[in-house]
Amino acid sequence: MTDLAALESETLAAVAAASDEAALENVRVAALGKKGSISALLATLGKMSPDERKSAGAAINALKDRATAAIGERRALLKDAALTARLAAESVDVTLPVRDAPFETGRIHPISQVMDELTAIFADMGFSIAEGPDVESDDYNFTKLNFPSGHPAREMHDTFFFNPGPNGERKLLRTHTSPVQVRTVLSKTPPIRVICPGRTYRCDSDQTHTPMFHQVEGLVIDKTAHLGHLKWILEEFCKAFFEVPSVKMRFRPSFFPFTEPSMEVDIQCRRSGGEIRFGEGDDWLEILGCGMVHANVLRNCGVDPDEYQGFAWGMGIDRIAMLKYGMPDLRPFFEADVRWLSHYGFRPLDLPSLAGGLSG
Ligand code: 2NM
Repeated sequence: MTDLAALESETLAAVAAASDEAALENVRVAALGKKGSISALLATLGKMSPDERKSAGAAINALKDRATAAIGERRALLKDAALTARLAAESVDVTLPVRDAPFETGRIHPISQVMDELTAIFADMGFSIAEGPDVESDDYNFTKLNFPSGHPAREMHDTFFFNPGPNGERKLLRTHTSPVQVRTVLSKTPPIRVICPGRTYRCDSDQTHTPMFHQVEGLVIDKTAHLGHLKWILEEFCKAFFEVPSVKMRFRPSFFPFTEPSMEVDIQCRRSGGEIRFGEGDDWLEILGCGMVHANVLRNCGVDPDEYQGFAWGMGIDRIAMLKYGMPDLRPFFEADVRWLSHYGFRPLDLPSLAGGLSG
């Protein structure tokens, strides 16, 4: 019987010492498992005389019951402690500030912002918006726009050409968005009022040029469309875009193959200490090119120049974005640096509108 008392205190001590459920399970197996110390004692009952078995059996079974009960209690305690520890470790401090949702931290790229601003302004004037493919045919990018083959203006565009296809046709990356106007005029009947914003490509790279840049071009075709309309549209656009009550504009004669006459347009500005302000001052800054659509272009696109006339203009989106938002360098536009974007970017839900303000 001293054996039993020793075994009991040893087992209960091991139970009390088990620091987690896995350790406790090892103690249980060591005592009550198939080859456990208490199970081994129970197995000796078979070889005893009935009298011996009666007293020893009661004592061993009582030991087994106490050990089982002790293990059960200890397991409940350890389970409780484990849950308490987990709740403490996984607790959430509800007094911390709420983490910003993606629409709070994300930023709209200035080019997307300016495209949305342009779209809002011209849509308000009754223009529709058209888009077209970046990969174009020579015909739509040049020939239909009155750039005859061999004409030096073609070379001036620094075109990216693809290798000729099976039929010998050489595709290119559009050098301006004018092929979208060609597609529009070919597929619609006048009157036409459309703007075409999008990516354009020229093999040119320095401090003020990137091989991919953005343009918006506008086109109006109607029976009596004239330069007075063009001037009004451009003035209204500049006032709305630069968010100033008035702006002087200067039209200088120029040359483009697709317009006759052609003009370059400067807007009034004041340059002071690296800063530039529009709608005041005595300086001029070139911002766009425009003109009356050449009769050859109208004819090439199926419009009779004796019945209809048109005007068109084009400007660089990247450039006007830099001017409006005071960005000194063009290259970070395309470097995808989130630090730059969080400084110069726009809040996603502040959509530009003429009613709510263009740039917040
Ligand atoms: C410019 C300047 C002047 C222009 C002309 C046309 C078209 F397709 F109607 F002939 N689209 N864009 C144009 C005219 C573009 O960008 C400086």
